Amino acid sequence: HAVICAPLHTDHLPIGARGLSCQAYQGAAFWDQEIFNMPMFLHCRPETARNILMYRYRNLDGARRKAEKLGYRGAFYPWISADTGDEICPSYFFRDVLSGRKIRNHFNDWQIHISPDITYAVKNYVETTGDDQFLTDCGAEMVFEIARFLYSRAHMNLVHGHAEIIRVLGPDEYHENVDNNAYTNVMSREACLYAWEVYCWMGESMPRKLEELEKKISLQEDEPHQWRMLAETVKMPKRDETSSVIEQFDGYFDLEDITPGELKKRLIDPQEYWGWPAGIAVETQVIKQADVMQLCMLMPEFAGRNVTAANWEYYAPRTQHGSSLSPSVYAVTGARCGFVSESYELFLTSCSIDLHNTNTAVSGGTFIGGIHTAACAAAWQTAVIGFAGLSVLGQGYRFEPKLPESWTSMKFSLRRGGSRLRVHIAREGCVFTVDQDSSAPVFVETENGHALVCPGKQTTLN
Ligand code: IFM
Repeated sequence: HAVICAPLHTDHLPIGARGLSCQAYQGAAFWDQEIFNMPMFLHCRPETARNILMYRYRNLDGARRKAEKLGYRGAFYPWISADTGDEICPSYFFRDVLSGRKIRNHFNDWQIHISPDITYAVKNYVETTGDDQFLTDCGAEMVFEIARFLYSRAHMNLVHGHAEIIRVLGPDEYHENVDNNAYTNVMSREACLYAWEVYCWMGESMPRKLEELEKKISLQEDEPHQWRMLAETVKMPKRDETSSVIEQFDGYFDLEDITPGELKKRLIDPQEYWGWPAGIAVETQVIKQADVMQLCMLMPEFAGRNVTAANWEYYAPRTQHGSSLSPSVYAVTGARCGFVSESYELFLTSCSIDLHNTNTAVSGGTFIGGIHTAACAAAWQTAVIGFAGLSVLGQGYRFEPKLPESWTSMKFSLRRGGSRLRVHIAREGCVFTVDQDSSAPVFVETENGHALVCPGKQTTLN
């Protein structure tokens, strides 16, 4: 499913959050596309990863229109994106099943992390593939416009001297209208920093190309400095000094602390929507899906292993997993922290969602069933990034395997440039083979050593 839902053949179609399995979400893309679907393609079939990003580039005007309509500058990508890149997420998504009244959800105009998520994907793609041509022809324009948007969306707090990003929704969709969501602020900081770095790099290595782009998007001289300034001053999440737990948003720790199981007993109707503005989760610490843990997953360097473990232990029991995206995030981060049996359970939950039809098909009166394509792709992420412990190094890969108890070994292959690496991880060690027709050797590293594997050769690290 992760493959058949993807635009292998074209660069102007999105990956539907439900693929083409039904009318839910109209075949349109969410952040799922860059954060959940794309990594498998990036490492196995990079031209499809490029197609995914080209789709966003082709729809940049839609993101510009959305930003302008809401009074901002730059590119505010749609929460739900179809053929033009205009926002198709309706303002009224759910219904209050008790009163029958429509609920005004702000997924469309407050869930701003979609824009820095796209910068994250561009950066990952360029760093992994070395496709600078894509960056200079298309990526830079998106990245600059996204930084522009973020600058226009942030507020300066004159008393504390830092920038704030207020009135947002992070990945946890139950809590809307929150300030300084940890995920959103850190992703925004990274997006602005990257925009500044790309600007400086282009200025040094291809000034003419940069000049053309500056003209095309009417970039003013002070704007890149504004992006850097925002990156330097945006409020970073509060981290409890003793426990290392990161606060999901301003005031989250003050909310009622209760488990999802206990909270569920307060439902009057099983189909009630749990989230904003009046659902049972709103005044509590129960979250719909991974949020701080999503951050730990995407930015291991931000959290580090101990902080990731502390947050996993705090947030896992408070997460309801009301989104099919959520279990895999805990599975990957759990594997990293050595919580392998818990991760394996979550892996099974995540990859069998559509086999057992376990996710709620109707929420708040709205049908959201169908094939969950993000969870399908996340099965690959959990296996390869989680259990094989893949991370990308400048010229190769590092593996820190944590095989589930019931697995004796796992095999997969990765493609980088013109080379294909075949990986066989077993308890006794890792065997790496580079295909004969590969264009270059591949560097591999495990805790037992490293090697440069030449085309047609095999190396064992144990
Ligand atoms: O993008 C997700 C969101 O995070 C949770 N609700 C469903 C969307 C589509 O899968």
